[in-house]
Amino acid sequence: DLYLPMVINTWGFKQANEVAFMKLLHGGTAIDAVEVGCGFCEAMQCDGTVGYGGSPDENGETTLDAMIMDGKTMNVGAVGALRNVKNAVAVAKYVLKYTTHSFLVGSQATKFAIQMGFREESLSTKDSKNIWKNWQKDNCQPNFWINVVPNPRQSCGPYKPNYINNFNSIVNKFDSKNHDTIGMIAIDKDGNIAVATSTNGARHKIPGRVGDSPIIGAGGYAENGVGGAAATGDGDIIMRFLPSFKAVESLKAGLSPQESAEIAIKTIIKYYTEFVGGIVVVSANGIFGAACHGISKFPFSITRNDFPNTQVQEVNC
Ligand code: SD4
Repeated sequence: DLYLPMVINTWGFKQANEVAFMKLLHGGTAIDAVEVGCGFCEAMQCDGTVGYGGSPDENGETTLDAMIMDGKTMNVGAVGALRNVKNAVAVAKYVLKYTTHSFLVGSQATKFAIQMGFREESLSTKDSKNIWKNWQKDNCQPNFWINVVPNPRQSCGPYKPNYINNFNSIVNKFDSKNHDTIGMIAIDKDGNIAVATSTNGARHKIPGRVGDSPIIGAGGYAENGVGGAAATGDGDIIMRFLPSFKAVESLKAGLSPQESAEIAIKTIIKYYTEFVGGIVVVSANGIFGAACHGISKFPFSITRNDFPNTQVQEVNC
């Protein structure tokens, strides 16, 4: 195929795309490529917002969400709110490869990872501790819950029970400089499609919160012969619409990648006019599209057989 192999990711994670493309050039599968690409960002703390040391929750802890999907077999592995293990996408890969399950969460996902040989270590850093301390100073409203629930929890957060209505910080949170997710799609020369995502989620979330990234069809989706998609942005909203699944289904129905991306975002905007996020979509032959909302431009990284030097392109929102 003219355009294959290819790799695309949300935002300008250029090096991660290069690493993944290299993997494909050296005979790696699409699954291998997205695993090393997203793993690279976890290790490098891409933009300080993927991997350990970012997005501390209300208690100051960083937890990770990751997913990997094989469009050849439709096998999936995912972890949500993974604690104390850095290479979340690799743990997701172990769920895919060595279990019949699809999704493990929390401390028990950590336990699984340790049994599989992963190292247990704190995901906090000086930076994440500072982010948390500053936020506590500015936002602590310990009495907020008193009139809301029978047993008020001590909360410092913007995450009020009906926070959609009074949650203003999320609007400023996801932009082209400050975001928390890599979503990557790779297609190898044999046409195998894989997608992976990795994120430390949303800042100051309620402990236990899982975003869209590890949810199949929300953060990502892939099916051989059809295409793949990966979404980024306000995950609490994204997961209500399964935009990645919708985009791949739109490809299947004959729409172009660009049309499929736009339809997936449009449906969200119909209900959430303030939504902030974006999606990249690629068809099985390597043609790609992207759409976004709530920011001015959405950059994405793309490497393809016909332009093996990674480009960061952007789409207007
Ligand atoms: C989340 N979707 O957990 C992630 C955040 C993100 O760009 O994508 N930021 O809500």
